[in-house]
Amino acid sequence: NGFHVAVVGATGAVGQQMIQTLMKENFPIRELTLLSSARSAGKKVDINGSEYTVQEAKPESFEGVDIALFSAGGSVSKKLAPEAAKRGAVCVDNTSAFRMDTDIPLVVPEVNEKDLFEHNGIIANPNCSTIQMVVALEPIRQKFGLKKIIVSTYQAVSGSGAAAVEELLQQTKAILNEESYEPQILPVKSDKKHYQIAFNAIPQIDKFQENGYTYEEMKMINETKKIMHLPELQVSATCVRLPVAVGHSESVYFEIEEDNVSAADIKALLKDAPGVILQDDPENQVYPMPADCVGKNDVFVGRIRNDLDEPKGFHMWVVSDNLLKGAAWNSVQIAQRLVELGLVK
Ligand code: 11C
Repeated sequence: NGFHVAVVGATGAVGQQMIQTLMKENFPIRELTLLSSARSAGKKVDINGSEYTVQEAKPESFEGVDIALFSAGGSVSKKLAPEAAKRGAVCVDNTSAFRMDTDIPLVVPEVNEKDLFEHNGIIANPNCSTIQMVVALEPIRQKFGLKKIIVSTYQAVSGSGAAAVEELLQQTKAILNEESYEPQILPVKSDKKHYQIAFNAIPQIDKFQENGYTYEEMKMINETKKIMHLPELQVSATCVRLPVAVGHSESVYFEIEEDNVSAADIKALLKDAPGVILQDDPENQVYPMPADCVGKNDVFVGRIRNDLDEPKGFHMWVVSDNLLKGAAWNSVQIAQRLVELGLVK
């Protein structure tokens, strides 16, 4: 017994974490199929000492597959997730291909698990920076209401893939050795210009849209409203890339609906919130940092304080492993919940 699980994009930064997470969580797997785009097909992947050969993903690859986790880029998902769903698989898609489609649930289990019941074979996994923010904000929305969010992010290069991490490492070494290194990947590989990331901060993640926001910023804005079922929520974002390998950080300003709520009330709420670890003790310099979050599934929250002018306004600092809760763990968690809720055929 168990399920036939396929991982599409098995050689990528997120795909590798998906495999690790399936193993770590003892996901009930009867058969595991590793798939990729044609470019990576034929590569070998080691799982607990056994060698698997990655095959090129084709429509027929999904015959007999129960659950397919996709993280091989939007165009692969667009083409193959409907093919997999047609063949009876439930797809959890980590790309932005279907996130804003009205008939596709966009799910963070701690926030809107009930949306899983609406699935038609494809469930979208949100963007990493959105996921960690809504996990921290949902308990606040439930208890005190939520009116407005202004978020600034400090994002790790692994969000841009394994090659971007390599670029950070090689560039840092080159600069320390006083050698030249031509940036080729960040901020966006397919954009016109590339900038140094080592010892720098780049206020561009993904391409600019016509409204002056980047696509990453618009994802945070639109996905948050959809996941929280709050179309009227005021959300604004500024997304920045830092020379950190893994772990996104966010400075989140939010305004609630209720009066007379203190920072202590918010802390008490988040202390017991699902998926959240509160690390908030300024006296002892306790606050979350990406280096401490790597390899962990949780969302870490600290620096919770009242705004000095707006009585209903608060600030907090939210950190999580972008490859885990931001991607692989959220996808596997969705798959776990689908199984537990009897939503896999
Ligand atoms: C980044 N958040 O850090 C992006 C990566 O829509 O799933 C994830 C892109 C996505 O660059």
